[in-house]
Amino acid sequence: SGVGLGVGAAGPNAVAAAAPPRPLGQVVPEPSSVQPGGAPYTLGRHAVIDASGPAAQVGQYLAGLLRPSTGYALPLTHDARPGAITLRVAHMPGLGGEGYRLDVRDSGVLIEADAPAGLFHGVQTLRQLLPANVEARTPQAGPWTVAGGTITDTPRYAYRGAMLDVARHFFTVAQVERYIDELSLYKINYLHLHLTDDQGWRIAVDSWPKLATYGGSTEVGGGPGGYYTKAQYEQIVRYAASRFMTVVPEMDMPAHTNAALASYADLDCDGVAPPLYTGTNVGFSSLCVAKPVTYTFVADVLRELAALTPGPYLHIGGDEAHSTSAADYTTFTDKVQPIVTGLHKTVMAWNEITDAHPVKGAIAQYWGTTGTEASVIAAAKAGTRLVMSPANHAYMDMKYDKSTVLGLNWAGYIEVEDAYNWDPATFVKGAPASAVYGVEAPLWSETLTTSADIDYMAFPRLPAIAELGWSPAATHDWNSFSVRLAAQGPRWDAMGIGYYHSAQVPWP
Ligand code: TNX
Repeated sequence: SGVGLGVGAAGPNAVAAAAPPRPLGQVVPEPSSVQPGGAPYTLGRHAVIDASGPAAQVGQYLAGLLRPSTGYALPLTHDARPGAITLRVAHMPGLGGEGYRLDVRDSGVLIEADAPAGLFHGVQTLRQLLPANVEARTPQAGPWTVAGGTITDTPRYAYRGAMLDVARHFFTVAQVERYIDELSLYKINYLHLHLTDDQGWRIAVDSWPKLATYGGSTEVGGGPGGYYTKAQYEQIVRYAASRFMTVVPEMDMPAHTNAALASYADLDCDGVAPPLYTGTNVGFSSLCVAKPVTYTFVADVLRELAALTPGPYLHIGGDEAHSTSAADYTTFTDKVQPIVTGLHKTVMAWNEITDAHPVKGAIAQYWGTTGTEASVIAAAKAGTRLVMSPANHAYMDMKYDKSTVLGLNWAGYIEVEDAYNWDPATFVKGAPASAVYGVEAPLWSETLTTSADIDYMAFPRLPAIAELGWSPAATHDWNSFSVRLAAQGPRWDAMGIGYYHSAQVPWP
């Protein structure tokens, strides 16, 4: 230790006389505890990654991140050597299943966690503390220096989600995996896939094959659409799991079901299949609540979805059922929720479920804008958990301002500060803070067709929602956030993420 700037330049951890490393804690989401101090660490050409046993997988992931830009071999080892990055699963009281401790000294970096998920989050923090060009996929000039000190970090909420609407426009496995990688940088741990809607059915169902082959054959605007085979969907689930992210599949019903109704005439009350739909209206379709075949269909699809889902949640939609009477809506949700629990899964649904009878343990995803809906407040008081996605703050498909070409504006414009300045714990007035299970940033795709479109709408707002989900409420501060966010810009440039250059953010 004691190697200062420009001193002892011959050692493997010598610090070149370059710009000082970014301050410890200049990370999004803000860590819960940051204690800067001590000499910085510099990743050297001969460094190793000491990660074995339960830490090996995250070690490989870290090596994969660092090798292309550093050009270093970074072999995985089973022993700590001077200058190593060590990842270790150890009993860490108080850190929970996702927390970690990151210790940076000139002699090495140590990340410790109770579980591999914590190591993974710690690696994301370390990654952000390295210079932005570490993200490049070709060799770059270092030095790869990280400020000294200790970060101890645990999430505020257990559920930190992002939703991608693959129904309005279809996105390929590769496009979804790209988004998963982007989300993991911000410690998002749930990926909600909106798999079905009026414009398309995006998952193969063996018992009802036309859902995908016919119902998935178009999209908004009349393009070719598409669907995931079960093998492709399992690949997404596995890829997400490799980033410690759990997939939440959504089958939206009883409304938003034109693609299903078009595929099977039997599902329609009048027995007549409507044409496929490629517009962007909502609220015109409904499953036939009175027909027994409706519940055979729902049970078949949910059974096949559950079999593809290692995670605990099945999302049953339930939003905007404007063509279903209130009585039918309640009848329907009373019948469908037990199908989910019978599959040993937990019900998730949009907050309209609170107008009916959410089953014990259900999670309502709040997408209102006022936080005053009496049914949501009453349900939260009665034990229904809330995932917070208020449309006027958390909807990544809203335009930033009136000049934004992509997106919608029914919930208003959402600048970066609007995405950040709200509190998940208090947004629904009168709901107990303990009812709030987490946050989610939905990205609806009526106007989005490419990964570039996804990137532009999600960045830089997604990191704002991610910070609300991870960082302690006490750290909430726009000035601090905007500075830490600004430092992400060069990283996104290096990653090929085209983002909205908001005038609110002091980009370097
Ligand atoms: C409302 S939010 C919807 C979606 C649309 C979205 C567009 C929700 C539960 N339903 O069907 O895609 O607005 O912002």
